[in-house]
Amino acid sequence: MSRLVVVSNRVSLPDEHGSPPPGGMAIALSAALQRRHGLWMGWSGKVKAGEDPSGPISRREARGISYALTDLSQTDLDDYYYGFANRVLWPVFHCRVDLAEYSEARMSGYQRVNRLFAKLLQPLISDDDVIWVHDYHLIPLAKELRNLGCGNKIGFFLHIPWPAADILFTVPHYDDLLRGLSCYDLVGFHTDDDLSNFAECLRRQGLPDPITNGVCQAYGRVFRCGVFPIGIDTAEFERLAEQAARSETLQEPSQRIPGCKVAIGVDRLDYSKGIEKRIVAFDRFLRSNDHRIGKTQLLQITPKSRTEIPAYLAMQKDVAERVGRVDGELGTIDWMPVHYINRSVGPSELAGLYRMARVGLVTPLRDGMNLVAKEYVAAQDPQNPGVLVLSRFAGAARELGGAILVNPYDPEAMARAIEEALDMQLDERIDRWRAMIGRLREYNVYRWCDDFLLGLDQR
Ligand code: GDG
Repeated sequence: MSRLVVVSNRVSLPDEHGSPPPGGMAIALSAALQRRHGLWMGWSGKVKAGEDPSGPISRREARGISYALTDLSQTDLDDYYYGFANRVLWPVFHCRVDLAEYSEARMSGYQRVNRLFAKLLQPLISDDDVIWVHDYHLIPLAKELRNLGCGNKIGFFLHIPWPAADILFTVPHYDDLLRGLSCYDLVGFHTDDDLSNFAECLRRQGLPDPITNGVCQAYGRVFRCGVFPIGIDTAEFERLAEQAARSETLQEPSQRIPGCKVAIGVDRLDYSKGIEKRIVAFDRFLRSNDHRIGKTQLLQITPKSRTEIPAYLAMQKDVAERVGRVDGELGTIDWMPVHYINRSVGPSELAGLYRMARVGLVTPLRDGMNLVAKEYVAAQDPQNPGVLVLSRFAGAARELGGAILVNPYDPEAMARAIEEALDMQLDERIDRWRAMIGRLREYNVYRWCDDFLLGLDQR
């Protein structure tokens, strides 16, 4: 089996005992890398002091995996990561064209850092290595590697949605992104919709029938495209949640207010996740259901993210204000409608909270997949499962047919869905849960990883 080389913006380094950090994808990739004596390359997370340039590579070994990390200069980080990746590609690919802040400097910084990654990686790879590149930060990497003479098999997986043609075309030089993808051997998306959007973008560029039976011909290259919906480590989540359910501390939230049912939301603080509209919907739900006042609570866990970007800071303020308003207007001495935690909680605690919550509220405005939806289902008590209320605009909606699907732009419909979930009888809750857990057990994150690599090996 060829050696596997994974490249991603950030590298999930093992802890001091050599165990991979929590998170299904890091564990699955680490397992594949261990089996194939692999190499994982990316940004170290450190920024160079003063005017020092990015690089060089520093190496580490742990549990049969080799890690190659580079520091980035402040300018590179600003242009590439905070700039083009997260102020242009992230908003546009999530249909927030209004938030995109394109500049030539950001675009060229993005290309510069991809070129740097290629230059640093090239001496580390052997002819028969298989390279797997992750996510929107690194779309041009294969092109840069090919320019350096790299003939290896290179795969790319996009963790976020691929947008419709008219949305993509708002990015100046969008054609470079399409050309960049054509330099891979396999390009993977979460859903059919992403793949057909990609095909439509190529068609609109004048390529007739660009993808046939998963084979794409574009820009003088032939490569494969496919759908690989990412999963979670389902067995591990089930185990964690079951263990947490037996721990006394985690039973507390439901016992604090006797009879109070919890709806849970767990999202990085990001405008794609629909947190503000969810709070509005929960407020409507309470105001139109008097008997639920004091008896239902939204537990919203929202770790901060990308705080260097103004849109994220503004959103942090906005969410806090909305929560304050609802709590101020409806809360009582013993009960607050929204319990908001603006930081991360530990994995066991999270699994226990999912299990304790009667409703999982996962209502992104747009999401590549959304792992929280899958984790919520995996964490449920098979004898008394909660109900998932899921945005139809999350990739996960394609697989989780047992959820109540909602339009996250429609607060009244979301309020009705919360009510329906809370009223749902046990038989129906079990039926819906069973319709989802089977799929999650079968198509877990290990299967996702193996399927993608099989596709790439076969290319
Ligand atoms: C991108 C795509 C795609 C969150 N808060 C806590 C915590 N989390 C964990 C969740 C989950 C992960 O973070 C978030 O994953 P999502 O999939 O929901 O969203 P993104 O971060 O936007 O991920 C997405 C994904 O890539 C994979 O391809 O599904 O569409 O946007 O695992 O559990 N974990 C802990 N404490 C927290 O407070 N321990």
